[in-house]
Amino acid sequence: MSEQSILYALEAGVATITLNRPDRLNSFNPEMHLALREALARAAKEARAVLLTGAGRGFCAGQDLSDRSVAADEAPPDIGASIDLYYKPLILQIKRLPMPVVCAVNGVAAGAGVSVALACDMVFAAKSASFIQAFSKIGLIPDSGGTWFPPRLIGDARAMALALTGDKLPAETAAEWGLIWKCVADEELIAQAGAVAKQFAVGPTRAYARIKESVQAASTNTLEAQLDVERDFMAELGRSKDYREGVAAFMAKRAPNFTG
Ligand code: T3D
Repeated sequence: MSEQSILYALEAGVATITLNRPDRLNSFNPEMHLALREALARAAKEARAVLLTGAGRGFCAGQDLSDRSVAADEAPPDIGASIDLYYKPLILQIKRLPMPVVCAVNGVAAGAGVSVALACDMVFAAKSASFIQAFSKIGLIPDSGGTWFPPRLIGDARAMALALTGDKLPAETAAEWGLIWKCVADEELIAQAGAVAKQFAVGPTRAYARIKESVQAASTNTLEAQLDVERDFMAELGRSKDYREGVAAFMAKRAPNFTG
């Protein structure tokens, strides 16, 4: 894994992954894509929670546009191929991780940087952070789930206006609208998001995985189908050690020791 563009640290079951191209506001080049994918795969094997953040004053400014600048007489880049090769697998990899993924948006998130944050399970943002659907400013549409996540989280009217205008949405408003979980003071961001990730790392791992799967399934299921999903997962989890431990701890009025 490249130490330059992605930093990885495992502590107390939490894999902290930091996008690390601060001079380019952590925008994606192929190297950072591959390193991030590798870091997520490693976390899937050895962590019980993931914390994703960015180095420096930005979270992620989407695609590195210096890779996209071409003269009028040159062939345009094949950005459909780039989406197939890099962005689509990345978003699906984040969504499919079985453990909770907490995102700490430390500064501006723009373009695919917004989508990467929204693919995570719980998004904290610093008060000074913002979300910018920058795509229309350069003649593109929101990608990497940029037309999928926002309408579901904040409704069509707000999602459409953000996509059409490319206006900056301050973190506080993003939290008020329900685009993200919480906006916190800048100096509190890593402590608060990290504390939640640590809490997940000692939580009931299998239940978290099934919560993620069932909430994701609900976006396409009928109520009847979803009730069946819930029954099946409840039946499975009802046989788990963590459930036995959770009930025993509750009855004994002590903290549970979930082994995951
Ligand atoms: O191509 C494909 O593969 C398809 C996939 C596309 C996915 C996408 O994400 S498309 C959208 C790409 N992203 C953008 O359009 C956002 C571009 N950036 C900005 O609009 C602004 O930088 C921000 C609003 C995010 C922040 O503005 P500000 O004023 O706080 O910072 P700045 O001065 O613009 O940026 C600081 C530096 O980062 C600057 O470099 P410099 O002048 O100090 O040497 C700037 O050029 C660089 N930077 C910021 N974003 C990018 C970038 N360099 C390359 N690519 C970037 N996306």
